[in-house]
Amino acid sequence: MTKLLDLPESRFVLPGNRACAGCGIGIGLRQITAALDGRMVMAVPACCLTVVGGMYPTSSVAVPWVNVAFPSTAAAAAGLAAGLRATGRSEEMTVLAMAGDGGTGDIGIQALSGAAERNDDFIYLCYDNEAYMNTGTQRSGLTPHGARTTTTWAGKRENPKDMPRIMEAHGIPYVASTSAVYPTDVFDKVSRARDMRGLRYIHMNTPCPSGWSFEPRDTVRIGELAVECGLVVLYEVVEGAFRLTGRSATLAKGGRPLKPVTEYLGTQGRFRGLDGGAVGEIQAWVDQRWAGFVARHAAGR
Ligand SMILES: Cc1ncc(C[n+]2csc(CCOP(=O)(O)OP(=O)(O)O)c2C)c(N)n1
Ligand code: SF4
Ligand SMILES: [Mg+2]
Repeated sequence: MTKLLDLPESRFVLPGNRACAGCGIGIGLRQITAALDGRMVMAVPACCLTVVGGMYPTSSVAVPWVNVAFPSTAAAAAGLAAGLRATGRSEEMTVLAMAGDGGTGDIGIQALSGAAERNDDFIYLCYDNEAYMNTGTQRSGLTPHGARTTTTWAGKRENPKDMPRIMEAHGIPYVASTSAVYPTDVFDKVSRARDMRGLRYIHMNTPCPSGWSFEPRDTVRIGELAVECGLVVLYEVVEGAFRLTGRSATLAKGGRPLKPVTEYLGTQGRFRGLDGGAVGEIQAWVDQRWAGFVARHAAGR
């Protein structure tokens, strides 16, 4: 595992962009572009990432980038990969499709599923800020249970879709779950994906101060708490072999109990007013999932 001080300096995400202060996207994007050493072409649909990218003719990201229609990210990436193959440049650069949770788990899922079934040759990275943030915080299929959005005034009642598991069910060579606030975990997973072929899927939790209602200075602390409480789990599945990574692996190894979810829920305005019943349901969901992950880690599959 790469050590923090060994991470290369980020050269591809330039100072200054139009994202909100404290946005998790920029933190993650630094490691993603560094792991690919800028030798990449991105396909990006409408989302907050396009705001980070900037408006033509200016950009804060120094890599080639194609803005594509909302549902078509994976189809566009498949086309870019085919173009590189046809021109004999597949080994020179990686195609990176990068989209939000709404653009991945809801509106883009059919193109993504098709690309996974064909095992098209690109990395698909979903940054998950857990709602449609760019249009003012509407609920997505990946919004967590209990979260208030502009379309779930009383808190969302359903559990979020488990996108990494959906992608794993396609039998693709690489699936990973990471968090933007763990730079070495992001760097290592993108580096591993870079050296593989076929459809590689990475899911990156990305704290959002504006949509989750917390102070910009708390982005890293809240991202870490999500892992400490088991709401976000760091893991990878390489050709069917499962392992926990980073902080999640340490927690499982020590057999330490996770922090209670109330510690995480209490840090954000979107969970304000949750009743004890809902909190109990969220805790039970986390406990059951965590036990499953620990068992898979022990079994290695
Ligand atoms: C076909 C289509 N429908 C709706 C929109 C409006 N739209 C633009 S960005 C966005 C939200 C995207 O949410 P997500 O994918 O989670 O990314 P985030 O904004 O949260 O980063 C929506 C609904 C659009 N651009 N195109
Ligand atoms: S709304 Fe959230 S994800 Fe979007 S730019 Fe602001 S902090 Fe980042
Ligand atoms: Mg989103």
